[in-house]
Amino acid sequence: MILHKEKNWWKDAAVYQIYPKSFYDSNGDGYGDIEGIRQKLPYIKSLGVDVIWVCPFFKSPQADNGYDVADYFKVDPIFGGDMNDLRNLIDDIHAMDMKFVLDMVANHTSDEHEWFQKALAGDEKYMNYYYFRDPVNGKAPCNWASVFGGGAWEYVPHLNKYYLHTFHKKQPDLNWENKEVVDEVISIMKHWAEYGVDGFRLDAINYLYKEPDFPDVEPMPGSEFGFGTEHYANKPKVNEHFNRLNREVFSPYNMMTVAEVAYINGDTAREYCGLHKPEIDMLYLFELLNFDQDGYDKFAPLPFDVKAFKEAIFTWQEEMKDCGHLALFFSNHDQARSVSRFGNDSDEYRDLSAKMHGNTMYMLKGTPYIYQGEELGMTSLDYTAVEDFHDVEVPFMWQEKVIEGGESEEKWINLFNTRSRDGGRSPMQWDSTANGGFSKVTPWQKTNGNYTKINVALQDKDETSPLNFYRHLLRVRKTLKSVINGTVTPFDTDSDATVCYSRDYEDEQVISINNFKDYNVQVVLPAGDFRVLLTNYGDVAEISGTVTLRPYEAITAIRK
Ligand code: TEU
Repeated sequence: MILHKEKNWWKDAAVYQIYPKSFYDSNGDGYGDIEGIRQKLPYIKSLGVDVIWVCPFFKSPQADNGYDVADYFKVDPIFGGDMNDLRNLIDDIHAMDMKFVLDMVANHTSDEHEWFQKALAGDEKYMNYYYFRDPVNGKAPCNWASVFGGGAWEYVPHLNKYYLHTFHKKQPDLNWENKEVVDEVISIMKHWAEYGVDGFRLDAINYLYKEPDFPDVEPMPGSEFGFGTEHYANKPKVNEHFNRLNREVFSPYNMMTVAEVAYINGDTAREYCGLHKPEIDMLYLFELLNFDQDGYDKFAPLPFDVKAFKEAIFTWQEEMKDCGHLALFFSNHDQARSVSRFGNDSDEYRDLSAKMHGNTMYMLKGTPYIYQGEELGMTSLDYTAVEDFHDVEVPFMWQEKVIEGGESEEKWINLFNTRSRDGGRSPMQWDSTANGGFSKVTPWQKTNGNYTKINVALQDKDETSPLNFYRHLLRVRKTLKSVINGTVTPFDTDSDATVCYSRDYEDEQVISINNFKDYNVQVVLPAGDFRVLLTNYGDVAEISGTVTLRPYEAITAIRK
């Protein structure tokens, strides 16, 4: 057993999230790969992050871009396929004094995983690894919807049974009520802990327990299916599983654990990650970014409402104030790009609003998670054809809305560009050469056409770029005990333009003030004179009293 980590080493860390398929293609096959990440480690280190979370790279048919794992012990050929590459990557990360977090997908496997293949062959032991059920009145056991569209049960004619897939039909849910399944997952986790992985990001982990009677639910309008999440999200048994995983893996190896959770409230969050709950270190809450859409329907956008955003972030800061950590994020591989969604991606304001987003989110209490390209202000997509998109959700929506529903193609291409998960998955923009320097050949997903003006090479040498602002921000953050440990007190709360808060710890007070609009607004500061630590306009040194914030202006300042 390797016990090489200090307790709670992650408390003041910042994380960089990598979507490996789109990060850097080192071997010229159009896909990003493990060796590509290794080659870019100096860049990642230069950001000032401490932890690298890499989305799944295991062997997979890629029905859900690797979140459908066919073999938990092998690197997929598209990511280089070589275990030595992974060894070298993790060794180099450690040599550079950073940590490595593995994305552990354990709510489901791929249908091409050996266990599921054996189940399909009728092996009862393995059928019991999943949820196989007899038809009820000739139909699926219940009308739960799959996250990606359609129903959550797939019929297997030769077995005359259905199996459950809360995600894609190529992602059958594992049956965590079967102790053998939990034993298998634990042995996979132990393998990677021994290998030297420093933490786990636990994918869709709040869905581990499903109510065994599979009750029907209210269908969504115009559909026979409905989201049955009240019957399978955040059930108390999830915590029992966390408890065992913690005892057998997380604690003995002193790992950082971050649970991706949705459909959650404060009470449940504290159950997972409260003061006296060592099981899970931090929560990655989908709730933080859902405020600009109708419920969980990302394709039903609502106009961006700064007050709704404040309500989401400050409610969660309050809910978790005395206990576990929150992951702080503005984008990820499941979200459209934040600068277009919550800021302004015009040439005039893009850089300012990208920096302002960092200043808003990463001075809060919690752990910053920077998603690749966010530090550059990468934008929404500019694709023109449905074939340019790759995410599993797109064909479902296209079929339902355009082909069957007769809605306009233009409307849906635009929605996919601005709202779909593909939005966060276009290749990283490294320089102004072909394909943004991501690959020497045509990439698996098109590069955004704006790579000649938004890329690492340009921003690296520009002191005023978003990239250099993020670098500075992460370094400043580390030096501020109030930002790591202090309380969070919002001010200017009635404004529908600004997000302002104060961080206080002992005698230190730091304020973060941010204008989300393209016009000037005035903000009354807390008492005292403040020295500016971060400014996205670059021309303010001190502030006090009433301040006029220019369009998308952002300042972090410390009381003198
Ligand atoms: O996401 C879980 C999850 O809840 C999302 O799928 C969410 O519902 C969806 O993005 C809304 O559009 C995780 C991963 O982050 C995601 O990439 C995977 O597809 C999913 O799990 C299945 O493994």
